[in-house]
Amino acid sequence: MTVTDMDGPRWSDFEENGFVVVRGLFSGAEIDEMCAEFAALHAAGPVPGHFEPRATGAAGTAGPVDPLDAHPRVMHPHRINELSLRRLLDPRLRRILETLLGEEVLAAQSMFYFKPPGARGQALHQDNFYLRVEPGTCVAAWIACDAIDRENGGLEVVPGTHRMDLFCPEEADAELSFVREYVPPPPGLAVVPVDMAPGDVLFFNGSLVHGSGPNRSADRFRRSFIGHYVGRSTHHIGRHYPTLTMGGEPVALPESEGAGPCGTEFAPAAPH
Ligand SMILES: O=C(O)CCC(=O)C(=O)O
Repeated sequence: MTVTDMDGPRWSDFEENGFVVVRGLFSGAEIDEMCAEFAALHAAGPVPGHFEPRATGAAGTAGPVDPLDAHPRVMHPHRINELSLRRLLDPRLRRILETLLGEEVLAAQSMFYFKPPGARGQALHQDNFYLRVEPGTCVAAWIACDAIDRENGGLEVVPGTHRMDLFCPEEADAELSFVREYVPPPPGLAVVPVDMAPGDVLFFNGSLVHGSGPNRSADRFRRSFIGHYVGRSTHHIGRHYPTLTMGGEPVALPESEGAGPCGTEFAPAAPH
């Protein structure tokens, strides 16, 4: 299994293990531009339905501070931000995705995670539990925007699960995960850490169990821009995921049953 592939990506890893890392696909300047764009979006304040920070200690209370109150993830930024749309539809991602899927791809969603110091992670899960792509599954392109390691809550994956059906999730530990669903690693399968540098991209199968722990660093954000894609042969997808061609044209696909937004968040802590 190649997690640190000095000789370039081994595309066969995607088939064998459910993921492959492409090092340095985006330049430092491109990642800096992306981070500056999301810092500006954050500074400009809420965008209903996309970016909804919460006032910490609302109503004059002094509850525990959740770093995700001020820095929640941004949902579908490509619908409100030109640079995010360009990144989602980037021709370099398209070439790789089409190599991995063996067909034309459609873009289904984007997200940006700030994951500030102290933030909880997202418990192990499968993306296709939410997107409900039929037939087959979706694929993620997870772009590292910071140095990403175990300390700041880097992603981990469970190779082998990409060949399995969707699991019925258990309830996650709300101290560790901001999302409710948790899929325990199946017996005998290992959880593999994926450390990354800014500009590296992790491509992974939508059935692959993956997730992340809390950001335990004192002062390091763990930012990432994430795109989800499906093959052109997809018949159905969840209603939260209107698809676009990689040229940006909308494609109306029939809705599948059972889909939801990407991870059901725990309700904010009640004020004390
Ligand atoms: O970035 C994370 O911590 C989780 C992201 C994730 O699960 C996803 O992209 O599907």
